[in-house]
Order: sequence, then C-alpha cells, then structure tokens
Amino acid sequence: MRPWPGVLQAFADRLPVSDRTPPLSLREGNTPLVPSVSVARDLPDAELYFKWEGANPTGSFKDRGMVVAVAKALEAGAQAVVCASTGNTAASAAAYAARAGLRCLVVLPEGAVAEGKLAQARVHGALVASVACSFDAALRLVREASERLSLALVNSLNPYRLEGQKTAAFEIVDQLGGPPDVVVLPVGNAGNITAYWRGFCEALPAHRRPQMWGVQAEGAAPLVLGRPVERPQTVASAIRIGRPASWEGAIRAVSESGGRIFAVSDDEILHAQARLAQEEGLFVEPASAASVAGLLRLAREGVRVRGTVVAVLTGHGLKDPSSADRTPFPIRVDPTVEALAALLQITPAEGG
Ligand code: AN7
Repeated sequence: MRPWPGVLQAFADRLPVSDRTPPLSLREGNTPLVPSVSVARDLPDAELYFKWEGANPTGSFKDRGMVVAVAKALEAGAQAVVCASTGNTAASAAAYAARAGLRCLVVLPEGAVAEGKLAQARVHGALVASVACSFDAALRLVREASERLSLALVNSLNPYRLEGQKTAAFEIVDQLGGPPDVVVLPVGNAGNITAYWRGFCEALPAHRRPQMWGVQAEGAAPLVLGRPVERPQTVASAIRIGRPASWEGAIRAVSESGGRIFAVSDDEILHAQARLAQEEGLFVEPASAASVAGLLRLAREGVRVRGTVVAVLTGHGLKDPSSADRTPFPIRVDPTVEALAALLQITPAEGG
C-alpha cells in the first residue's frame, strides 16, 4: 500500500493545482468513516456513519482547504497569510504557514476561542491578535487588512479553501462504494456545507446526490431565521457566527439537494457530545456534536431518517478540554487494590 500523500496530490486532477504548485502536505485527508454503534439504534431505518475529521493533522476539517489555500499563496509569492477565526481555521493556518515558511497573523474574538485551538496557533508561531469584537466583525477587519497590507486571506472566502474541503465528499463516495442518502453537518460560516455540495455535484450525476442537512446552534442560527444574528450565543464556540460568509452557498446546497437546515439547543449539543464520547468512543468538540444532535432531534420528533446517513464530525474534542468540566472529577483514593475495588464496587480476590 502506498502511503497517503495528502489532499493536494491525492486529488490533483480535481483541484486547481499545477506543476508549479508547491507540494505542501501534512498528509491531511483520508479520514476514517466510522460506523455508529450506539446513535444508530435511535435511527432504525438508517445506516449511520461518522466522517471523523478530527483525525486530520491539526484535528479539524480545516486542513483540507488550508493546504490548498497556503500552497496557492506560496505559488503566488505571498509572504504572509491572515485569517479571522473561531479557532480551528487559526490552528490550521498556523500549522500550514509554519510548514510553508510563511508568516501567519490570526485574529481571534477575545475570550471566545477554545483553549486547545489557541494553544495550537501559539505553538505554531502565528502572531495571535485578540480583538474585542465578534467573529463576524473580525472577519470584516481581516478582509480589509488583507487588501491594504497585501496579505493572503485564508478564510473560506478564499476560493481555494472550499476547493480543498470538497475532497471530503469524494472520500465519502469512495469509502461507501457509492453515494450516501444524507449528509448532515454543523454550519457556522457555511463554507463546509457549500464545499461538500460542490464535491458531490462534481462526483455524482444529479439523481445520485445526497441530501444536505445543515445544523446550527439555536443561539447562532442566522440561516434558520433568515436574517443575521448580531450577538450569536452558543456553547459551541466554533459555530458562534451571526453572518455566515457563504450564506448563499449553504442555501443553495440545502435547496438543490432537497435537504434541510434547522437548529438544536446547547443542551442537545452537549448531550450528543457526551453520547459520542461515552457510547461511540469519539471525543468531538461541541460544534461537531451539532450534526448528531440534529439527527437525535429528528428521531425524537418521529421523523423517519432513512438510508445511508453520514454525520460529519468536524473537530476533535481535545481542542476544547473545558468540555470535560461537566464530567466527574478524578476520585482521590489510597494507592491500594482494596481502594480500587471499593471504587468498582467489587470484592478483591485473596492474596497479592
Ligand atoms: C469544528 O475556525 O469558522 O460552516 O474560524 O471549527 O464551514 O464555518 C470554524 C467552523 C464546524 C463550521 N465545526 O464550519 C473557524 C470556523 C467546527 C468548526 C464549523 C467550524 P463552516
């Protein structure tokens, strides 16, 4: 078996790259499609899989698009890249810029980025700017800065980002040996749902494309409400976004595919996150649990979810270790077998 080369090389014939594009790679992509063992029981008419994007090099799906955006920035002779971010884009930009030898400036909404993502941006050597405004305002700022300071903008407004992210759709079709019926994913800035739909449109004839189901958090659901949200609120900080940059793309993906877009509460998100961790063995960050929370909501409402369903788990739980605060703390015990047995409520065998 040849080693996986990464997104740029594996999908060279379906990406806007040429011989002049630097062969940047952290071996991103080729993420597992994991069958569900527990959540699937709530969806008896479906066959449920998780596309585990937390397995990417920086722990989120952003790497697929970032490798293309940064390689193209290098190809164009850029010296520096810039992004605004709720965290994962920043972590990915910082890692790929480090690999490519470019400077990286990330602009983060103050106090609104999970600890692991912030650590990633810092250790990879990015200049980390914190601004006292929302993600949406930070994005406006970096758009202007990228023009006036001649920096390469690597938010998903950069068309190469969505080109790279569409490769997840190709992988799903390959891994299943055919198209799924439904793909469900969390929606924040709406780039990913736009990219997946593009990927399925390129890979499949119209009658075989899956429905795209987008899930937002109730306190940050502009696409569900049909208007921007000035002060988005949700525990899922990655998708705390009130003015999605790819608004039209998301609406088109949902309507052309005959899909749906709806919102779930923070409680539902946290419940789904705990269930994925405790019953599936998958630790995802809260935003990623929104896709599963959406499926569980529909199941509870009696909606029959049928066919092959892929829930995209967009980011690793280690990025947001504060998620663990809601689970039991370690229990201090004496370092004896008896103490451990008492904890397990079993009787130890004699001897030892
Ligand atoms: C784990 O990093 O917007 O709808 O700045 O980190 O394509 O925005 C992250 C978004 C879902 C939403 N899941 O995807 C950023 C950023 C996770 C995320 C989304 C994000 P889009």
